[in-house]
Amino acid sequence: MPDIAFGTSQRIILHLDMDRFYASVEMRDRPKLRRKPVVIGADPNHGKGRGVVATCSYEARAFGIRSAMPISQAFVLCPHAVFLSPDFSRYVKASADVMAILKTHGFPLQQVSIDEAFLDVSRLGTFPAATDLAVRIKDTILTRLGLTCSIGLAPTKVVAKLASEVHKPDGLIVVEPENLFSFLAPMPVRKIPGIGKKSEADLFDIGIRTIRDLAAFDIQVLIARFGRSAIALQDLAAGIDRSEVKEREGVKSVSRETTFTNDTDDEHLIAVTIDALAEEVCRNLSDESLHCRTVTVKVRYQGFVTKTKARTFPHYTGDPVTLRTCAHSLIRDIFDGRKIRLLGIRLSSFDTCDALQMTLGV
Ligand code: DCP
Ligand code: MG
Repeated sequence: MPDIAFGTSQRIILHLDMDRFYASVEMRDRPKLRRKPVVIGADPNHGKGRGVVATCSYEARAFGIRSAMPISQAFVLCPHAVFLSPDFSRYVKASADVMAILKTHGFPLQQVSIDEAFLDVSRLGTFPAATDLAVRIKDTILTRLGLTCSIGLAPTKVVAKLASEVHKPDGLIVVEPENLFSFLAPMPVRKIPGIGKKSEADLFDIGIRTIRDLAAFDIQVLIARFGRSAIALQDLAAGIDRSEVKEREGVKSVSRETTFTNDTDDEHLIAVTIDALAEEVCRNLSDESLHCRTVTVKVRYQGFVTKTKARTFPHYTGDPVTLRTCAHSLIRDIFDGRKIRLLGIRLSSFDTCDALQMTLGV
């Protein structure tokens, strides 16, 4: 084992991520779909559809289908799959049910997306006690909600999240402090949050492929090449991560976007689409009893150039007419006559943090 300072914290962090979340809700509610390739996302329109896959069942993943893949490609990979449009309100309800179960245990909870959350269970004192709790949580979610999840337990948030991913579905992976580095070391550097495609390629250039390589690399060389942010990355590679479970951090925005079947510069179609998107985000806002202050409109032109424009009101509002009018005014400001591929609306700056980030691109 290399000579590296480990994170020596006594914390015990639990990360839970629901398995194939939207697809699981659909398969739970419609038993006929079980064991079938099920794809949730945009309408495939016999292979000519636009937009993307939100998620799919593991049976569909066996055909190579993945989240965020163009729906047309998913159709080519498995034309006989069951393609469903998302029914967002049911997923929000299931998400709230899961979070309610997690809250009953009284530990600090940070919901980070519609289907994942961290709990700081350090108070339990030992990993075996935390493992018992994780088993109970999985069991309660399965028996009460008919859904499976995967849980990672570790001394840090980053490692707990990585642990919840390794044994999906229905997984439970425990990484105790003494196993922290052996767990991380063989993983590709890309697994470290903050290392995307570009940084991964830059690290490859200097021979760094695994987390072990990064942890052992001369920090001065890394700083010279990547700047001081290299220090934080090398810390993460060594298992050092002091980030805390922050309660009430889940809600960032409610958003909805849509890809046009054919790129368009038709102002009437654009206006009608804004109306439809505004109606949906406003409905989500009201379902969650939220009020917001900021409206953002997003436009992606042909060629994937994306522009956004936001406006923040002095007061919170949930009024659909105000929000829709604002969205129309923003689109008028940024529409430059070029053909549009995608339009989106996001509402943010909420007066309560009691919901979750809700983004749906189909
Ligand atoms: N989602 C989406 N678009 C994406 C990724 C995800 O709309 N590009 C939605 C659908 C997912 C949900 O968010 O069901 C949760 O995302 P996850 O990344 O946790 O994916 P799943 O829960 O579907 O699958 P897994 O079992 O791999 O966690
Ligand atoms: Mg998930």
